[in-house]
Amino acid sequence: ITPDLFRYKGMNFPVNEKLRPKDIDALKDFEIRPTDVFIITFPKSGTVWMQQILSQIMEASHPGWAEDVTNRAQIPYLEGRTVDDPFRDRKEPRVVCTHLFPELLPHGVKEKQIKVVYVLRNPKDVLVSLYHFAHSWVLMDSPTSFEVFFKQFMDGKQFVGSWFAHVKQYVAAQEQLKIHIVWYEDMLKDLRGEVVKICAFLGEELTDEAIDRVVEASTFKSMKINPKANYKDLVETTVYTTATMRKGVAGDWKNHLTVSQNEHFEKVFREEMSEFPLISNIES
Ligand code: PPS
Repeated sequence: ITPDLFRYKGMNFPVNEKLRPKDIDALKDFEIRPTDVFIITFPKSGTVWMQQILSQIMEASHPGWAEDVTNRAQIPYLEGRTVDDPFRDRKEPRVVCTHLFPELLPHGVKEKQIKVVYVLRNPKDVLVSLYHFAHSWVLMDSPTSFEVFFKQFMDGKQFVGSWFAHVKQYVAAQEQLKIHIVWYEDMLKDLRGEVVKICAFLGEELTDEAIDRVVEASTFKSMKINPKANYKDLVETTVYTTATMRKGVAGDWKNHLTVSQNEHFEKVFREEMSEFPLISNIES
C-alpha cells in the first residue's frame, strides 16, 4: 500500500489520522442504540450526499433533531474520532457514517439489527473521484500520476482498500444486517424516488411537501452553496479544497480512463463480481 496508509484487518487507514489498531478495535464496543442509523460507503460513493438526505429527513420527521452544526458534526464518521460526547448525547435517531468493512463494525450493528444505508456508485467514477480527492486531502499523498493511482486502486492499495472486497462483503452481509442499498446513479436519475424508498426503509413518514423539500435541499446545486453540507469550512484549514463537491455526475471516468484501462477494469469487474447482479450499472 502507499506510504500514507497502514493496513489493519484488511483495511487501509491514513497514518496521520492518529487512529491506531487499538482504537480501531475499540470501535467494536461503541455503544449502539436500537434507533441508530448507519450510513456505510466505500469512499467517494455519495457519503456527503446521504448525510444531507438523512439530515433533511430526520429534521422533517423529528423537529429539533438537527443541531446548529455542519452535517459532518451532526452525522460524524465513526472512525474519524469525532464520535465524542456531543454525538453520544444527540437526539435519537442518531446517525453515523463509516467506511469500515463489516468485520470492523460495532457488535451492536448486528446484535441490535439497526438500519444501515449502504451507498454504491460505479467504481470507475469512484476511482476518478478519489484520484481528485487524494490531491486535496492532507491525509493522502498526492498521486504521482493517474496511471499509478489506477493501478493502486485496482490492487486495493489506496485509501480503505479494495472496492470489490468492500462491496462484495456488504452485499453478502445483507443476510445478517438490515441493509438498504442505494445507487448513486439511481439518485441522479430519480432523487425523489430514492428518497421515498429511504423514508420507507427508515420508517419515517413524510408528507409529499416535506419530501419535495428534502429533494430540493439535496441537489448538487443546493448542497454546493450550503455551508452545512459542502465541507467548505474545512477548506480554510487546508484539509480539503473544493474536491468534496467536485462535479457530481455519472460517467466522468470517460474523461480519465484510457481504452485499455477501461478494458482492464471491466475484465477485473467481471471476474470479481460475477456472482452479483451489479454489472449493468457500470456499463454506462
Ligand atoms: S467522501 O470523502 O468519501 O465522504 O466522499 P463522498 O461524499 O462519498 O463522495 C463525494 C462525491 O459525491 C458527489 N456528490 C454529489 N453528486 C451528486 N449530487 C449531490 N447532491 C452530491 N453531493 C456530493 C461529489 O461531487 C463527489 O463526486 P465527484 O465525482 O468527485 O464530483
